[in-house]
Amino acid sequence: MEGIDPADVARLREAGLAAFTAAADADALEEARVAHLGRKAPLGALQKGLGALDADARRAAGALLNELRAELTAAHEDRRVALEGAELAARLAAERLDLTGPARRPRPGRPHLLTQVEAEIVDVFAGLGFAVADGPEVEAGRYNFDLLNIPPDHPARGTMDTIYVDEAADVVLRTHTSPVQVRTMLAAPPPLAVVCPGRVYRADAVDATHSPVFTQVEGLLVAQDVTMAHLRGTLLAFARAMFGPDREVRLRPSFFPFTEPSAEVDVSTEDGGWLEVLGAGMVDPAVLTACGIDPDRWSGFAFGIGVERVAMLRHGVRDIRDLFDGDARFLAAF
Ligand code: 2NL
Repeated sequence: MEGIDPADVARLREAGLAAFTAAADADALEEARVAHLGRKAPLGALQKGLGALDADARRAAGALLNELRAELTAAHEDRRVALEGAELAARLAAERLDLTGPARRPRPGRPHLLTQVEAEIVDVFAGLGFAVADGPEVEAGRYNFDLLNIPPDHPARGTMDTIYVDEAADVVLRTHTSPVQVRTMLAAPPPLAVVCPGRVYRADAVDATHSPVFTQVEGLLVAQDVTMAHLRGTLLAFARAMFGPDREVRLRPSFFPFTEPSAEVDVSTEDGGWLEVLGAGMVDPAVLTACGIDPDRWSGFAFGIGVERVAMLRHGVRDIRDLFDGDARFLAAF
């Protein structure tokens, strides 16, 4: 059989080079590769046919075809590199960021209104020399009730008022922060003055003025010869710091199991009225005794402030649920 016509080789070269040059993207280039360098391409068929040639003709034709394959492979590779470069350049152009554009203004967060008011209340008493203490929200009934002179049959202990974690084991969600003050008295001898801020829990249904979770700051001072006058002066300082320098306080007789005497404390308003703000009293001698303090040597006063109530009075919030819903439009006002 005769050799290969160099004109055929030249045609295959022109056709291959033209196809690679014309390929506009990776898919077209791959199509051209299959057509001109693939197993079923004319070049492949020619190379397969080499075996039928005489030795001399086979050598000459084989060299020619190898040369063509090398040339087309190099041209394909050049085009592949060129197309990849162009594709990357296009992506970089498309994903370009304008770093000179105006930045979006970040919206700064802030402590929740309740957190602010709690901190303000604590600050007032810290300024008067009170220490700050906290304790567990899951509490022993013994600390929450017994040591505070709350009798076993008192309604506050019922499941209508108290959320029990484990009734048999005497474990409750604390209904006030008083057990923190109990722990303080058990831990160290008087004189002492502490405020105890924190969350407390009651089995209450939700309405505009009730929440089963609310926030208290309770205070306790035990020293020698403490009188109701010290209590009144302390609460007057609190009222003026929180509500304004012209405020007065008024103590009305009340009852709590842990204080005797007990009082509801009102703060005067600018238009001559009174607002009930907190409860207070002289620590009942039975509480001092239960907490290891000799009531013949020591006396004390205590008070309990509802943080939600103070926040609502000060900021005109009419529904306690606004303090717990987490609506950013409400919260942003403070
Ligand atoms: C209220 C009333 C009050 C106390 C809390 C207290 C704590 C100890 C001993 C005696 Cl350890 N008392 N706490 C006293 C009187 C009133 O809270 O209506 N708060 C919103």
